[in-house]
Amino acid sequence: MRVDIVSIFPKMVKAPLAEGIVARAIARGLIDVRVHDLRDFTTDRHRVVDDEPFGGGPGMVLKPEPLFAAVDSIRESRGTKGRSREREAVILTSPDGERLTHAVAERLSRQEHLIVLCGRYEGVDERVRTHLATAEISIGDYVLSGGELPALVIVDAVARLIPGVVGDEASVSGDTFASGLLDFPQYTRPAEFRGHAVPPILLSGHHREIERWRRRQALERTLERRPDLLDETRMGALDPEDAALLKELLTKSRK
Ligand code: 9D3
Repeated sequence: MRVDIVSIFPKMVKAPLAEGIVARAIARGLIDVRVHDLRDFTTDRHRVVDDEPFGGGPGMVLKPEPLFAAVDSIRESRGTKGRSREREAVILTSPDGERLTHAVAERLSRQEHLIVLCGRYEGVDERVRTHLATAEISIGDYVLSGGELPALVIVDAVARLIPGVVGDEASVSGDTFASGLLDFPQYTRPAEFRGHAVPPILLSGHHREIERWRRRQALERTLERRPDLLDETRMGALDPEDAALLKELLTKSRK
């Protein structure tokens, strides 16, 4: 997969890409991530990327020309300038966007090319949304100072879904939001720490029993902390043993 990120703070975006699983995926050639400085696509002496809003009001708005020029240039370098946008998503990071979820990350992971435009300031010229971006994505309902961290969050979530990026495939499909349940509790040595013992079942060597215990813990924890994950639609996806366990937990909690 190829990812191009366009930002006025390219250093802020580059640094985290040099570390961890994403860096390893880049080194192995599984993804190719390029970071572009939006100012490189300005044509004036002062490399201006923003301007006052028409109609007045506070703050500055990102101008359309540098963003369109950046996407044109990226497309040209890929030899896809005239081609339809079918195989390439132009994502605008925006607090008004669709919320990033596991399902959104999966959809994006099937693209062969992502262009991520980092929003900033009070906003972005509307023509970028209507005539350049193919999707707008928010990473949650809180205000950040720009789209740089969201761009990195998107790249991280998407990269992990590309085959080979995470060493152990089982850990990806077992991930909370892929399985639909929160994690079960994990322990490692020592078996007793400051008087707190590891649940004996985990030391028993009874693999089937351990499996059942973990499943029950995951269901209990999900019910307690994220009941929204167990709504009608997802309940249907539970296997009969889980459904029975859940029914039991629900009966107990109602008393
Ligand atoms: C909703 C706030 N806007 C009302 C005028 C102003 C505004 C605040 C912060 C516009 C842009 C920003 C910068 N944030 C992002 O660019 C952003 C973001 C976020 O703030 N929260 C969650 N996801 C994202 S993705 C991009």
